This record gives sequence, C-alpha cells and structure tokens, in this order.
Amino acid sequence: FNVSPVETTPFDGQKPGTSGLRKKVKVFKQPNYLENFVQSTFTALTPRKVRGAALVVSGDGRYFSKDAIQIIIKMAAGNGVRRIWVGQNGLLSTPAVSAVIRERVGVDVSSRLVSGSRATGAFILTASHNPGGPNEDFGIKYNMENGGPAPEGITDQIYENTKTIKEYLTADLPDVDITAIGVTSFSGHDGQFDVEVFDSASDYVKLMKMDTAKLFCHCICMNDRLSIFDFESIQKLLTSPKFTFCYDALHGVAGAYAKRIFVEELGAQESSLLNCVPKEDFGGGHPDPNLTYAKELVSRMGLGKSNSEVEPPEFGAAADGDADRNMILGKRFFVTPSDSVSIIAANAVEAIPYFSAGLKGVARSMPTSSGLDVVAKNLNLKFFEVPTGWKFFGNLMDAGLCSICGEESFGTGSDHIREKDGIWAVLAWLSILAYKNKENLGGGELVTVEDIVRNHWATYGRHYYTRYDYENVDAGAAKELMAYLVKLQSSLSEVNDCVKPGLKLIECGDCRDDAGLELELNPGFLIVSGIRSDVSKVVHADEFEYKDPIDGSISKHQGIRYLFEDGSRLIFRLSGTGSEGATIRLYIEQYEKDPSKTGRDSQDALAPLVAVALGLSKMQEFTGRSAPTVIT
Ligand code: VG1
Ligand code: CO
Repeated sequence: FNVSPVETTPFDGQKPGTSGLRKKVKVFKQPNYLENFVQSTFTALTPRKVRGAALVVSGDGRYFSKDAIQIIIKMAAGNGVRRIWVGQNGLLSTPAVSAVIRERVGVDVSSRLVSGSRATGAFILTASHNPGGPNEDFGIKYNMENGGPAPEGITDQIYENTKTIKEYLTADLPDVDITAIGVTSFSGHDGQFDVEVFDSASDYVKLMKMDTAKLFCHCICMNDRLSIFDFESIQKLLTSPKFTFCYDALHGVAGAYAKRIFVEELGAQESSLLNCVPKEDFGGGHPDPNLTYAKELVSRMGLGKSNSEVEPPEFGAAADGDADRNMILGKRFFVTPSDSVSIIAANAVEAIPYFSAGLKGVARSMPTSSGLDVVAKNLNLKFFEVPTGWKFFGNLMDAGLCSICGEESFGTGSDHIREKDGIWAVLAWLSILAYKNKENLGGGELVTVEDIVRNHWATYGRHYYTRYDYENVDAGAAKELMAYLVKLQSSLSEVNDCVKPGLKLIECGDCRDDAGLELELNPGFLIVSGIRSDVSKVVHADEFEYKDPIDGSISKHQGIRYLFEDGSRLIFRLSGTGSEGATIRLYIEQYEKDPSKTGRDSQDALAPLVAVALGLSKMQEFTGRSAPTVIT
C-alpha cells in the first residue's frame, strides 16, 4: 500500500474531557474531524512509539463506530503501526480493552519479532453513558500501554496538536472485514501491516475466571496473569433455587459479555438477561445505569412505581454503554455506588481470591462519599482521594499503592486493569453474596444485598448521599455560578452567613416561614433567631487541587468543596463528559454514625443540606432551573 499526507485545517474544541473527546455524531462526521484528532494523538505519542506498534481499536459499537474503525486502520498503517487488533464487529467494552492491552503487551510474538515493539495502547470508540445514534453522541479516547486512559500530560498535548494540525497520514487500503475472526495482512513500503479480528469476550473472560493453581502464588500478580474470581462458588449461588438474578446491559456492549459470563460460565438463566443485544443506538435509550434511565430493571427489582405481582429477584445490576459502569440493586433496594465500593473493599480479602493476600490500598474520587475513608481507617489501609476521572487512579495502581477504587458515578474497579469495570463489580458483589451464603444455600435464611448494606452501616456508620445533575444548562450561566462559588468559598464567614443565618430583625410583613428557621413574634418585628439546628457549620471550603504522589503533576480546579463540622460535604463541579451546553453536578453527603439513625430515607435525611446547597449556590437564580434533570 501507499501512504500519502492529506491536507487539513484545525477544528475548534477538540479538547478531551474527563474521558476522551465526546461530540454529536454530526460533528464527528465532518470531513477530517476524526482524522485530525487521531493524527494529533499519533503525533502526541511520537513516531518512536507509534512506528511498529500494536494498537487495539474498538468500542461500545455505537453508531459511526464502524466507519471510524476503518478510518483509524488506514491512518494507523499510514503512521507506521505494525498491527491492529479489533474485537469482532468492532465491539470491546472499555474494561475489556484495558484487559486486552495488558494481556497482549509483549506477548504478540510475531509483532515483537518483526518490529521489536509491543502494544502501545488503544483507541476506544465510545461516549460511554451518553445516548447513541445519528443525532446523538460519538466519542474517542486513547489508552496507554498500562491499559489506562491517557494522563493529562498527553491529552493536553493532543489538544495542542489539534490546534495547529496541517496534514495527516493515511494509507490507500481497502476496508477490512471486521465481522469475521482472522488476520488480514497488507504489505507496505516499510513492511507488513496486519489487522487481527478476535473474539470480543475471550481475553476478558479468561481474566475474570480464577485459576485455582494460582491461588497459592500471589507473587505472580505482578504480571497480571492472576485470574480474579472463584467462578465455582458464584455458580453455586447463581444456580441455587434460593437466589434470583437479573442483569440489564441497556443495549450496550456489556451484552457481549453478559451471556458468556453469567449464563454460559456461571449458569444463570438466559431469561435473567435484559437488553443484552448490543445496538448502535442503545435501542433509543440512555445507556446510563441509574434509577432514572435503567427503568426496566428498576421496575423488575420492585423499585419502580409499576410494581407487578411478581416477586423481584434477589440481585439486579446494570451497565452503561461501554460497560465500565455498574448499578447494584437488591430486592426493592438500591445500593449507592459510594456504599458499593466501601462494601467491596471491606469484604474483598475474605470473599475475592484475587485480594486474599490483602489490599495494597484504596482510593476514591473527590466527590465520592467518605464511606471508603472510614473503611480504610478501620482496616488500616492506605487511602487516596483523587479528582474525578479514572485516569487519576492509574499511577497509584501502577505504583502498587491501590487495589480497589471507586467513583460515585457508578464506577467501581480494581488494579486487575486500569479502567473501571462494570462486570467486575457485579462479580465482586456476587462473590460477597456467595461468601456470606456459603452455609445458607442448603438451609437457613439467605443473607440479602440489603442485609449486607445495613450491616455495613451498623459497623461503619452511614454516609447519606445524593447527586443532583443539572444537564444542558446554558454554558455561560454555569460558569457564572461556579465563579460565584469560587469567590464565596474564600470567605468562611460569608459561607456560614448563608448556611446558618444568625440573629436578624426583620420588619413584620417581610417574613417568610423558611424551613429550619425558628420564628418568634415580637411587637412590630419578627426576630428570626436563625441558627439552623439541622445542619452544622462549614469549617473548610476550597477548590480541590490534586498533586499526583507518583509523578508530581498538579491538577487544579477540580470542584468546589464545602466541608462541615459534622463531616457533611457539599461539592459543586462542572461535568467534563457532555457534548452540548454545560452540566452542573451537585454532590450532597451527610455522615451518620449512630446505628439507630442509619435507616432513614436518604432524600429525607438530606433535605436540609439540599436546601442549604441550593440557597448557597443560588442555583435557580443562575440556571433558571427549579429542579435537577437527574437525581441519583
Ligand atoms: C463523569 C463522572 C466521572 C466518570 C466520567 C467517565 O464525568 O462524573 O466520575 O469518571 O463520567 O465515566 P463528568 O466529568 O461528566 O462528571 V464514563 O463511564 O462516561 O467513561
Ligand atoms: Co462508561
């Protein structure tokens, strides 16, 4: 084949967000738009790393993926890449890509012999939980040789390159058939170029399954050959008549793994799988596993309004489009993602073979509840708080400092790969359930998801938690709100004036019966003897900044935090994954240690803090919104 440069001009706004570049399909379909980003990535990686490399290219199968894969294959050949691995039909979940990079690094003998190189990384084609289809979102991100998302140093460089790009390189190859497993080879002036289509699930399934021979040899976890779960004990649980199960892939790529793992390997019934056929448009839905968007599962689990007569399953879970997120549900019971990671961490050593030698440490993103902090403290584990986005966990894991980590946004994972992992989280929960019910499957009462969570609260206290999302807000208004909060944050006394208004004399007629304020009548005046008794005072406020303990890099402006005396927290940040307008996220958390008070309804328990947050931020004034788009 021949390689030729193609002239191009820069596009505005190709800055990767929290997890890659996400835009409307219409934007990606503009001539050279994808090409510019891909070439800018190759340039950022430098020809030294790209030439002779082996790259994975696949994704969640959303609309435009197939076209994008053909474009990237030709550009990879044009840039001197030696080999491209593609999951059959272009399907690979984000965690599976991470596993494939790590699994195949250095083991592709032919590629090593020919080029002396190893897998450089992957282009993952996904916009994750964002809807797909001709009028919806597409996305692309680059993952490094450790299997994790490119760090900010690289994404910043990619962005810089997109601003000055003048040409890209591409080869005059025909389209490659990515529907059939096999290798297609081409020869160019510099040597051979291979495209290998492989089974989307097998590497990942192999990684998840425990190999008992290795149980006794923890030293080998360094080379990541150690498998993770005890499939046999999970199978006993899933096939027990006492236990019922349901998994919803929301028509995302998780469907390609769910049947193989849950049904074929673990013996779950096929009828327990919902929406497990991957679709380019996710069946028109929003592939985001939460109580709002995973409607079918939520109602099956007895949590929706349209409760049927049928007894809900004991366990339910859902994934997002690229299968790195998870939602865990029990019968008529929702497990918050923050609780989920805390509970997995607290039970991992006993219940999951991969961790039986102990945890190296745990980590959470800043807005994730402090539940994990309490577990870390009690179990004497190393603990880290990083900015939002999985890329920040990678260095900690590479340095052997962190085994389990999580985000409040339905992301949970471990150092078996460098992405969050939706199916792993389900297997982790099934492992815990299998462990707790080892003796109960024959006779005795089943320990349920709800029991496990309530016991956890009784031991560690409960972190009431909710997130309010204001989606597609006017970008200018969102910026103003954040600027206002940054300014306010610098003066604690002003903050507390808003949070806990002091004594005030208000002329009669002006007074309103605000929730939480005690009103007292005085002749001619109304004395608002302020001091809300239902929230404590703010003792610290700042804009979160992170210094990576491994490479020393600093990430600024990672969200505004208000920390209260009693451990409550309010956090405001702007989303970095949207494709239009701005999304404001408000995270609200309150710690309750008293075991007699951990059973309240979470929205009730948090109502006073919500009121404070909305007042403090002047949310309605800035955004014109009286209610959030989604509450999780
Ligand atoms: C959101 C979540 C964040 C997550 C990111 C990618 O980012 O809040 O925790 O890591 O999505 O998840 P943001 O910037 O919109 O808040 V995924 O499953 O979309 O790759
Ligand atoms: Co995702």
